[in-house]
Amino acid sequence: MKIQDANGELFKQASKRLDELAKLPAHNADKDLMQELESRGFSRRDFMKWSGMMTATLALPASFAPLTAKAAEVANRLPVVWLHMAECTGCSESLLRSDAPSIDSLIFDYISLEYHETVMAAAGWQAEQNLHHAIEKYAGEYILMVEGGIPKGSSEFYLTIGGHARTGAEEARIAAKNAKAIFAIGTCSSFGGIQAAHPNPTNAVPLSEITSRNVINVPGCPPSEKNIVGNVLHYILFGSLPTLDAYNRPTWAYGLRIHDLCERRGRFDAGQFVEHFGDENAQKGYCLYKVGCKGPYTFNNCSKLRFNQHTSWPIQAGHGCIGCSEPHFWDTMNPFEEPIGNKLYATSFNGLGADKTADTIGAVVLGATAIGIAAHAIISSTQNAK
Ligand code: FSX
Ligand code: SF4
Ligand code: F3S
Repeated sequence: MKIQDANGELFKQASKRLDELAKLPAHNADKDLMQELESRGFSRRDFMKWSGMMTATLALPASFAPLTAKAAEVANRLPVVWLHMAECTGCSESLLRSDAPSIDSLIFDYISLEYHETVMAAAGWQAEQNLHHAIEKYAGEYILMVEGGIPKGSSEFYLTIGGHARTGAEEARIAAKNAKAIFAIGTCSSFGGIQAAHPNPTNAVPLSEITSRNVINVPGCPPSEKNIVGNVLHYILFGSLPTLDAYNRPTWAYGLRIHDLCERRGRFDAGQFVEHFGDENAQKGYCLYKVGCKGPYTFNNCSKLRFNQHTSWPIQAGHGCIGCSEPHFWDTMNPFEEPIGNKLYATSFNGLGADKTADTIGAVVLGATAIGIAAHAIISSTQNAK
C-alpha cells in the first residue's frame, strides 16, 4: 500500500474512533475543553498550534492535526487511574508543576482522572475506596498509569499503601488486571529506577515484572509532559499500541538518541569539547561528551520537547545527559561527569564497550568514519589522562 493510502486509511479509522468516543458520556460534562483553555488565556489559535506541534511530535502527517485536537477534546471520555509506587513524584510534577498552566497540564486536568493521589482531595480509607470503586466501575475501560518502582516477592511489604496496608505490588496487580491499556510512567516504573539501583535493598522491579499484561514504557526521570500527554492522545486516536522498541518504549518518542537531536552535535562533529565545567569552551556551548554526556547512548526526544513549558533541557542548561531514560542508568551510566570509557555497557547497546559503540554507532548513524575516529580519540585521551 502506498504511504498516502495507508495514511488515508489511518485517518479514516481514527476519525471513526473519535466520533464513537464523542458519543460516550463525558466524565465532567459541565466542562468544555476550549472554555477551560480560554479561561486560562489560551485562544483557539494557540490550541490549534499546540495540536499541530503534538501531531508532529507523534510522527503523524500534518493533516492529522484536527484529529489530535479532537482527541484532546474527547479525552474526558476515557477514565484514567494513576497509581504511585516507590518514587519521588517527579513524573507527576513534570506535568503538573509549572508557574502557569500549560496546554498539556490543562488537558491532563481535563481528562477523566478517576484516581491520582497527588491531585485528589480524598485521603486514607476514602481514597482506597475511590480507587476500588473506579477499577470496578470502569473495568475493561480505564487507562492505567503507574509511577514508581515496585518492591516484589518477600520484599513486597517495603511498600504498603492505604488503610488496609495492601502492598504496592498487590494494588498494581489488581489495577492492571482489568485495565484497557497500561503505561509505566517514568524510569522507575519502566525499569525499576533509583529504587532498583545496586544493591536494590527493597527488590524493586518494573511494572512489567508485576503484571503479565503488556506495559508501554514511558521512561525518563522524569519524562517530559509531552511524552506523557502524547501517549494518552495516541491511545485516544488509535486505541492500539504504538510502535515500540526493544524496551517497549514508543518509537515516536524514543526512536532517536539524544546525540542525534542535540543542538551541540555540530561541536561534537567538529571535535570541540568542554574540558572542564566552567571553562571557556563551556561558555561557548561546546559538546559535553568529555564531561560525561551520555547522549550517545540514550534514546529520548528531550531536545525537541524540553521541560518546564519548553524552556530548557539538561544539555541546554550546560550539563551532559545522564541517560535517565535508559534501563539501569543509575548503575551503568555513572560516574555521570566522566565519559563511559571502556566500561562494559549493558543497556541498549548489548554490552558493547563504549569506545566500540562510539565508533560503530557514530559511523553507522552518520556514515562518517571521521566521527568514529574523533570519538575514539576522545576516549583514548581520557584514558591516557588517567
Ligand atoms: Fe522515578 Fe517518577 Fe524519577 Fe521521580 O515518579 S522516574 S524517581 S523523576 O518521580 O518515578
Ligand atoms: Fe550533545 Fe552530548 Fe552528543 Fe555532545 S555528546 S553532541 S553534548 S548529546
Ligand atoms: Fe534525561 Fe538525558 Fe533527557 S538525562 S532528561 S534523557 S537529556
